[in-house]
Amino acid sequence: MTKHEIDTARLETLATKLSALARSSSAALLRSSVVPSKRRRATSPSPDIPQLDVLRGHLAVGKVHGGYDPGARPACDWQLGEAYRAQAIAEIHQDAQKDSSSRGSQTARCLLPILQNCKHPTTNDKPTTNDKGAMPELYLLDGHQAKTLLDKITPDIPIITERQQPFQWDDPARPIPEFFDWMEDHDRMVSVQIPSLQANESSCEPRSIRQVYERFLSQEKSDDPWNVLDCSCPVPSTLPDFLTGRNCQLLAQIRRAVLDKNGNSAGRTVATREKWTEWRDIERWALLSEGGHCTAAHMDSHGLATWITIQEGHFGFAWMSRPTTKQRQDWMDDTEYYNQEQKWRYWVLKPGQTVFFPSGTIHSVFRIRQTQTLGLGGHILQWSGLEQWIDVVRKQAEAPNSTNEDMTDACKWFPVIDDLARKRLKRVDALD
Ligand SMILES: O=C(O)CCC(=O)C(=O)O
Ligand SMILES: [Fe+2]
Repeated sequence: MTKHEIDTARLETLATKLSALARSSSAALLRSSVVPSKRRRATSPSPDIPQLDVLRGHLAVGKVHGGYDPGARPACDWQLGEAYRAQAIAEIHQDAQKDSSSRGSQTARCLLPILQNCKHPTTNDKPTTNDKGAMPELYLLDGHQAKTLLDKITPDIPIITERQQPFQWDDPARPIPEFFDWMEDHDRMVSVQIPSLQANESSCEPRSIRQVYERFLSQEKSDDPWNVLDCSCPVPSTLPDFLTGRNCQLLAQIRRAVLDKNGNSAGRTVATREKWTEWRDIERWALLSEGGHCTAAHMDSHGLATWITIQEGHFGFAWMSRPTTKQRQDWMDDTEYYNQEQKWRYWVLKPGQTVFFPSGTIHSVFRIRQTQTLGLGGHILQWSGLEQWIDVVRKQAEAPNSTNEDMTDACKWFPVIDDLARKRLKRVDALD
């Protein structure tokens, strides 16, 4: 038996104990906090063939207004969703026919059947009479509900919230220019995903922030839209309030433990600038994209859970809902594999809305050509999600193509988490 296997087995035992503790208080919570809303919503009319003018009208009104509000709750806007999806399908259909060896066209070919077949999710909000007994596929929650839920459990479906970001833009209608002001040093380089690059080569090329700035500010539409994925987030206080509970701080604790050279210091962390930057960029980042850029189905690497808050533009988010073990395995063996049994669902995020999705969520992002988008996001890990996390990391290490990043160092956090978990259990035992 290797050292790695011993660590894994012990960590699993610790994780099982920890989640048993969390579960004992979570069943009642789920009943009380995520009850289906009694409010009935009007049924959406059947979707029309898209007309950009119709969609424009929806986009103009489809915004979430106002600053931080823990009681704000997202509402379904399926007319906007259907118009956006139909527009995206029409555009992606064209992209799929372009130069077949480019990454953009490959992404379009993978995304097309997913978008053509994806449906509105069943939410905790739907009238119970129509879909009695149906398991929700998406939680629509206000900030209080989301925080209460995530302080105790790790859901197996995404959550949408709104108005959860403390940071506010001077001009909420157009944050992108202000985002560049916050970036300060425009000589720095970022890596930019460009759809016309060949699929068998790197998907990114380096560009200076100045080049990106000039391109975005010119607002010209491009049929080769750039996506700046690995951009550090220059603005403060972006962590959505519902993710500030203790159960959601495992990744921050791993960071502290990794950066703490003495191993037992509760004082200020001293670490090299590079190490700090690496960690800061895992926990907070920005997604800046021209309209029309799409990202094929993947899982976020290292089993991390993710949140993304939309700042500007609309952002189509599709995910495979509650895959069976076989569906997940088939997809991991071939990430371009699609069949009708996969239950793909989608939500079009408006500015001001946040999506949170747990470890291992298979997801895709689609954007229509009309507008640029800016999202601010980050990764977290939950104490209550340790068992799922171990399982996802193990599977990702076996199928490295399934994630958006290199997974060769996949198990690097196991010993640190093992130590943190043992300390936590020791403290809980001492309280009993
Ligand atoms: O913004 C995008 O296109 C992709 C976002 C995403 O899923 C990721 O960065 O992992
Ligand atoms: Fe992702």
